[in-house]
Amino acid sequence: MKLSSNIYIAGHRGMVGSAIKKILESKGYSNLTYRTHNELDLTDQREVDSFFEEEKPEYVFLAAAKVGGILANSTYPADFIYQNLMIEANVIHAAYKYGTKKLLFLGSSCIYPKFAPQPMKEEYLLTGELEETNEAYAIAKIAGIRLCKHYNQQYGTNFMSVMPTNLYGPNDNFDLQTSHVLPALIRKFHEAKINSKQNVIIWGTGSPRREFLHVNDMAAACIYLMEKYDAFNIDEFINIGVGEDITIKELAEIIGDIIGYEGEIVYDTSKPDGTPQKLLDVSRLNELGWRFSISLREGIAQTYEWYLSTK
Ligand code: GFB
Repeated sequence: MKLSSNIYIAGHRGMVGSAIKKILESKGYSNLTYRTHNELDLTDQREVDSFFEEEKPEYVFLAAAKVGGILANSTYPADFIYQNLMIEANVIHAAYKYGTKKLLFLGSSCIYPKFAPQPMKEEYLLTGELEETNEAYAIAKIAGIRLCKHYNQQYGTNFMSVMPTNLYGPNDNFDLQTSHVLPALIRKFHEAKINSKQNVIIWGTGSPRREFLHVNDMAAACIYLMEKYDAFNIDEFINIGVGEDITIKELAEIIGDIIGYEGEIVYDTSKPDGTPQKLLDVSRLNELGWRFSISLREGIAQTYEWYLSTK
């Protein structure tokens, strides 16, 4: 990837896409292409085709997706499967058709079976039943991985897939109904503190284990792989994570501590727990020379600062 290459970031306003854009700019990449949702609807095949025909991006970061937390995924499964399938199919096909040199597709760690052995290795894909709360999203992301694989196989394209663990950071969604756990808890603890509430309600039992990666680390890993590797170097796809997880209860305690909330934590067990544990095996990524650098405490403190700056 040259500094003058035409690089298209699909989803540049999202949490991951905006972090990728920022790092590429800081590294001196000067020919970045992006479109807002209003300018280009990625679920519309004709619009995507025309855009690629005109722009012919040499490199594509496919970070556009419909995403959400456990409740949004289980409430709107049709939207999650339809929109994600359309975005992936349209962008990957157009990238092939108009000669994109390399594409990086972002999946999710929810593609693994619900009861996969931990930590989860790349080869556990499609070895068991998926977690029901996010099956629709997972099926769409698995389709994206296989689109890249089969286009590479049949057409000799260079399309890589990466599977991030649970991400967090600036530009995350803090809506309590649709967000992931980490931003939800930042908001809940912050509001409980400023309103002197006696307790904070956490969904589920608090026992599920999750791994959290700061979005700047995620973006840095994506750019590292784009700069240094090709699809054939990374086999079918590669996990991106830190290799350590914590319980939701521990996460709540860390966030409560950082925010300085002294009330009680209450568990609402009428809400789902989801997968009991999601921890990625990141040895392949480490072997390729990349490691995370932002610790969870540091990342949460920085994300909290960002959240406060938006108030
Ligand atoms: O982050 P989260 O929504 O998604 O929830 P998943 C993780 C865990 O935190 C679950 C609990 O056990 C939730 O019940 N939790 C506790 C909360 N309090 C809250 C809260 O206030 N809000 C939320 N959202 N959770 C998603 C998938 O799974 O992870 C997606 O649905 C995607 O497909 C994404 O893969 C990364 O980790 O369970």
